[in-house]
Amino acid sequence: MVPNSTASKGRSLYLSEMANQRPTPDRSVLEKTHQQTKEPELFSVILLNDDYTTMEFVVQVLESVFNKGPAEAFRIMMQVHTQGQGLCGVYPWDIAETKVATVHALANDCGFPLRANIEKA
Ligand code: TYC
Repeated sequence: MVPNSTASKGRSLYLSEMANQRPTPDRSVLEKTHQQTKEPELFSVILLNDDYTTMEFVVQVLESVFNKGPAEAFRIMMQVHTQGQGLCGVYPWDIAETKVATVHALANDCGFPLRANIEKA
């Protein structure tokens, strides 16, 4: 190979980069000295009012999807009906997303336009 050819320059660059990446003996293995725990981020599921979904259907959704008792489900439904929106629950992202998808699927199946949103809690 001709010294200083493009290929040999490329290889020496590669080797010097490899050398840079080699761990230094005194800092190569750092063990964690304490456990870190992080609380999951939480998201609110908000139910929205509309003029067509029946009150009975909304109460059923609140009971079946959000595990509310009958009195609490009725209270939330009336809150949404009179204020335009209401809080159904606070969950980690994946659960909030699944609840909203379930509400939309149930409403769709029954021909209601009921919608729910997710907001950062
Ligand atoms: N406003 C609806 C009605 O009068 C009832 C309703 C309540 C709809 C809550 C949606 O999220 C809702 N039939």
